[in-house]
Amino acid sequence: MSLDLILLHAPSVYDFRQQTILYGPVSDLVPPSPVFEMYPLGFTSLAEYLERAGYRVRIINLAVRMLRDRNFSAEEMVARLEAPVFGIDLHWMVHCHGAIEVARLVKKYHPQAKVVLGGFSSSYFYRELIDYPEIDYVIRGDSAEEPLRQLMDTVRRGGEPESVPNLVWRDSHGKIRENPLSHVPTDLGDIMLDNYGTVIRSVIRHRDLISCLPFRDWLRYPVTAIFTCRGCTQNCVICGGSADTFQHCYNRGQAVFRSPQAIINNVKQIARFSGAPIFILGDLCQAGEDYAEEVLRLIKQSGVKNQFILELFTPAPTRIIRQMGLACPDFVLEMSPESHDFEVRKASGRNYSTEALERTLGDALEAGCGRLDVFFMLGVPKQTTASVMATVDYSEHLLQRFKGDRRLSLFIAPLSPFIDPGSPGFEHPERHGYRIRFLTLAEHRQALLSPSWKYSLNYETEWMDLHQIAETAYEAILRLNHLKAKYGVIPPKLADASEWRIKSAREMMHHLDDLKSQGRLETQLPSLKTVIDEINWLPVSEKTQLELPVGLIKLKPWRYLWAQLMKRW
Ligand code: B12
Ligand code: SF4
Repeated sequence: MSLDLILLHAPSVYDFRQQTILYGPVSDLVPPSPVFEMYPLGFTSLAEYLERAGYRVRIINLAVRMLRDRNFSAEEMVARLEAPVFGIDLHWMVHCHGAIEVARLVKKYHPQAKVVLGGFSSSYFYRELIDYPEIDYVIRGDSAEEPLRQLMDTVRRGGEPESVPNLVWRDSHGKIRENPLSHVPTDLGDIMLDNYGTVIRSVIRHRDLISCLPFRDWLRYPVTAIFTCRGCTQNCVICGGSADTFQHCYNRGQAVFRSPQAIINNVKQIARFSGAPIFILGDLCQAGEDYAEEVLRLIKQSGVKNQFILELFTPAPTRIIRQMGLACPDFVLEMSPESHDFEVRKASGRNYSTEALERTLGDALEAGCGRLDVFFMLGVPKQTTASVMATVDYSEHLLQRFKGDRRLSLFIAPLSPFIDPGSPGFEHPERHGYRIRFLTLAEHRQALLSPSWKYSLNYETEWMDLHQIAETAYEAILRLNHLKAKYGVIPPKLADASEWRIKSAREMMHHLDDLKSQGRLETQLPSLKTVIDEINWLPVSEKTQLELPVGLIKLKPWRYLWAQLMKRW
């Protein structure tokens, strides 16, 4: 079948299977592995929007294919593909190595095809990116649907893309041109109308399910996400999706929100093919309490029985939390106070009191939440090793205060591997007490190849250097693990497995440090590959804790297909 556009998602490092890298706890609290195999949700939006405009689009998650099959050759697959345009996401900075290597492969086998990069990190590093001969275009901004459609029209028609908004390109004289970053839509009504359907149809069309999987274990745990907004009302210091970053890097002055009805339409679409949890991304209260109430009312009215995961960026009124309980029985609530210490929390951009935090946690438990996830972070301003350990002590305080309630799930992880480029901390390090170790795209690419995650960290703080960050991270994770076992929040077997994993990784990190100081790291590294890989792929107990029971019939493909047939697609 002839295609117009192929969207490729690269692994963090290409080819991670040949490299020897101790990954560390860089992705313990998100569904994907340290290869960061998850593609941006925006891929599904781009695919759907372009299909509606008459283009044939296919999503291929190369990272998942490489992870699931050690013998899978990404190069051979790329060589076999045919399309006039290839899109590659460089959205998350952690893909800066893999994304460019995949662009190289595309150009090697398809020199006539155009390669376009997009996403947040592309928007930030567009000047460096367009200097790579294998990259023809970069689309900047948080909304690429319409610019990409216009670019596809230009490629099809021929001619120069002078009028395509947000586009950075090289003209026929080799001159680099920057079109204005002017496409910043405030109305999100024409996107994500049926993006899940588009993916399912693509699976059927190409008889290829694996290439569309959002992450390696999705078939076992098919959690699905719904996006609610572009932009953010908050200004977290470490975040490349903060209000300041949106303003300065993506030209978006204010966050905009999808209509409650659009969200509910997505909820119903998902419920047609999946019985697994639905994650509503973003704090519904960001758009005001009326908005949150309306979304919750519509969820209740929809009668959808899937378990919902909801987020709060700041404490919410008791009334809203009760409504969460009524609309989404057994809901999971996620909050990220970063630290127990108000001063640290405030310095990291989360300016709310500990009393307000605890009230909201109490309200959620009372409202019947199925689980309450509280995330602490390490590597934020004003935070010392002692402060991190006090956060772990505070976790015990919380468990005691809520009488050892097992629904209370506490997590701690380091900010890793990068503080986000474009975030307030990256842009004004001295103001927030950061020392940025790598500034350019090229430096970040090199950093990802470091044999130990510690050396890939792109920051240190005034209060902790990279050795302290890494040591403190392992110590804090271990202590919190003990605590969870002590209060019966996790079974002893899971706690033991976690302890084994963290201790093995810490020991290996020390060993790599020793080799480095003796100047023997490069020669000794290859002999450590097998054991480092074993450590990297030990089961992550935090991921297990974050998963929800999905039951036996989690996917309902036949029901979905039938609905599509009824619509005579
Ligand atoms: C939801 C979310 C997640 C979800 C993932 C959802 C998903 N599959 O997209 C989860 C929780 C899994 C997650 C994980 C991570 N995340 Co996150 N995430 C977010 C969040 C809160 C919202 C994203 C969103 O809703 N986007 C809306 C969707 C619909 O649009 P989109 O995916 O961005 O795509 C559009 C454009 O970006 C662009 N685009 C994207 N790709 C491409 C490709 C091409 C070719 C083109 C032309 C355009 C294009 O066009 C799309 C359509 O308009 C943002 C913060 C924020 N305020 O935005 C952080 C954010 C994107 N995440 C971030 C980070 C760092 C991570 C992690 C690396 C953290 C970690 N260490 O584990 C991982 C990476 C996981 C992986 N890839 O495997 C940073 C990225 C900063 C940076 N420059 O690197 C952000 C900005 C903030 C933050 N710190 O959380 N994340
Ligand atoms: S980390 Fe803070 S600024 Fe970034 S998306 Fe979440 S709430 Fe918004």
